[in-house]
Amino acid sequence: MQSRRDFVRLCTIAAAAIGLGPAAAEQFLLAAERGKKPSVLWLQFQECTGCTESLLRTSHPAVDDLILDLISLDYHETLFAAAGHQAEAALKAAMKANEGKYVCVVEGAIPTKENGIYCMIGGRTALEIVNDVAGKAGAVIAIGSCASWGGVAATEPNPTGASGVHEVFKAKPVVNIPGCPANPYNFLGTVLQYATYGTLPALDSENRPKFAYGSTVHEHCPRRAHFDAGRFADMFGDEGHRNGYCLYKLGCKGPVTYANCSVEHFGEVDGAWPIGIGHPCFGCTEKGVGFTMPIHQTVEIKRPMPPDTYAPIHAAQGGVSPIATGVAGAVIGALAGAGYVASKKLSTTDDVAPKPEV
Ligand code: FSX
Ligand code: SF4
Ligand code: F3S
Repeated sequence: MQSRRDFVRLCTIAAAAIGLGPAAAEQFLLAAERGKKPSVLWLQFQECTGCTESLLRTSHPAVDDLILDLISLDYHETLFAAAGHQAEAALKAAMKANEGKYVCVVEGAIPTKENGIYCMIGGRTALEIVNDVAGKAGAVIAIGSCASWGGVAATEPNPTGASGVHEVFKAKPVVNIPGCPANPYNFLGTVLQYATYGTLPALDSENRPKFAYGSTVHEHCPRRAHFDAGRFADMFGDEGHRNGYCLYKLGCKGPVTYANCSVEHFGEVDGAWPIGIGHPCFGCTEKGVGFTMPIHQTVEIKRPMPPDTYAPIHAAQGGVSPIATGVAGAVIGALAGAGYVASKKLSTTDDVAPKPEV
């Protein structure tokens, strides 16, 4: 059974995910208790329903109920008992009841070739539906990589012309929450901020909330110390892999992928995220990386300075302390080892570390 304590906890996690503190969590809670739940109309097009699953299938059964206590999911094809004309009528009624205020969430890409005939619901193309429903919304959120930039459906040769929402709907800004699936707390935090304060989070150049996509997976990766020290898994199942070493050589895209999954795991299970279970990040949140680059191809380290590699450390003036000497030794050690991947793209398993320039 869900308790108030669980509810407070969920609000706190959602507030923390967007960088807000306990005061915001309390506001979320008060709004929900007053019955002021944001109306959410959730559209589904070319996708796998992973984003919905990730929001609702948590390890603690109560959490899905708690989420439905925080937002009013007024239209959602997967969760609806209604079908056919009833579902169409429900969508129209929900749009009318909260016109200009509801949050339109789009999961899935929108096919654009042949006037969009590759995805039709109730006689209308996804293109028509998204322009109608998003056009009358207060805020528009593209959840998942498919809705953000095409995702898996847009993989070459992209036979249906699958596109992200912002590419086909220009009337309003679209907040992109990519990820395959998207992290549910990034979504919840964004919706609750909009519902409580009437504002959207600050966005980056790809329209992703900065609170979640402001730094790379690599910057906060728990295996980062191994990267810096030059300890890598060379093959799945080898000693390095079993020891939990860095997955860079297996094709980890963490250094070029902006996302917060290294600190905000999935399904309420600590450690439940790709790198946490021993698989390299494949760049699911990053356009041009996920579903585009070969999974095991290594990426270039674009920033040969922090935060991608070790910080340069200068000894204090007036003599070098033993601690500083130790740190400098460690830095040089790291440079001589694989920390030096900095300026080099590691290719296969038998890389030879170049001499450091010191
Ligand atoms: Fe699936 Fe969502 Fe991937 Fe796409 O996630 S988990 S294919 S991003 O739209 O349902
Ligand atoms: Fe983590 Fe990947 Fe960076 Fe290694 S390369 S530290 S596994 S994000
Ligand atoms: Fe996706 Fe990489 Fe995170 S594959 S879930 S961005 S670790």
